[in-house]
Amino acid sequence: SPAPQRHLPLRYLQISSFANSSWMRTDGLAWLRDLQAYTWRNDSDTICFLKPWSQGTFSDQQWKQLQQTFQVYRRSFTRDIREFVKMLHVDYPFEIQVSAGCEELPGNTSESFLRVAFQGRDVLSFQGTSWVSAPDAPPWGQMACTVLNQDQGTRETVQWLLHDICPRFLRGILETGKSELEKQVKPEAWLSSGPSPGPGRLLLVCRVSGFYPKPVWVTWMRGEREQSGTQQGDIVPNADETWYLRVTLDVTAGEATGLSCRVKHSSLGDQDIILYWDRSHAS
Ligand code: ELM
Repeated sequence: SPAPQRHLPLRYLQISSFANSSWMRTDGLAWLRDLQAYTWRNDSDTICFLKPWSQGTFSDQQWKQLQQTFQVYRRSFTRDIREFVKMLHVDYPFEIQVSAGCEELPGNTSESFLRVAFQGRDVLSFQGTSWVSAPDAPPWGQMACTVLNQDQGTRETVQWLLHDICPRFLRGILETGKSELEKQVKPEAWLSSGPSPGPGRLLLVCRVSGFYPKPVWVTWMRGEREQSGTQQGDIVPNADETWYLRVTLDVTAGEATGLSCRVKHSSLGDQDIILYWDRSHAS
């Protein structure tokens, strides 16, 4: 049966595009597990809430202060990068990605992270109390860390955000967003045939859509026997915060009868969906 998701990470993702010495933009978004709860577009001064529970248990006053910290950060980040580019002779255009967040672990502990990537590759991260360059970072990664580590005030603020604010904020959202995070949405499933894999062969396709949360188990069976040739696609998102999966089996035309597609999902309890293949499915 599907593996349960134990962890509920809060993740901030930032994409900063620097086209040349005058054009740049920074967009940010944040997710609670697979639900986007915040957006922070380049042209907006403020972080936008996408969910009724986005503010967690923070007061308006606490949120206002936090937002001010982020506003200072975004302005400073842009100015920093422009200075680094001059100092380290980095060429335009380039993209910087920042990811940061935290997650509760068993035993009332939590884990936080902050990583920075340049052109899609890790360059540095914040570890404990200081900036550390990634193992295969360009040589200027080390130089950037040395410069960043001289700013004691920022190191303290980053520690505070990562190890104090983030876990506290996350605990609040887990309370206010509880019902949505624990929502159970049942899948629909249907069968069809895909493009024929060859003469006398059939591609049986089982599509499962609309389920939440993500863990799901789908396989082709003959009676109680799982068919080892079952090919799982990726679990891909629908537009409505549910998931979709396509699972196929390549068989000879004669083997198709008696096969079934079986779906297990937490929303179904013990009532697995079982769909039997019959000739009406072969188009
Ligand atoms: C403190 O991201 O340097 C809050 C920081 O100016 C919060 C961060 C967490 C956000 C080079 C070239 C090309 C490509 C890549 C590179 C590598 C360099 C990449 C650098 C990215 C940062 N650095 C990593 C921090 C950027 C801003 C800071 C700093 C800014 C303002 O700091 C001044 C003083 O220097 C400081 O001592 C203190 O007095 C502060 C008070 O306001 O003012 N620091 C901050 O804004 C994500 C968190 C998600 C949970």
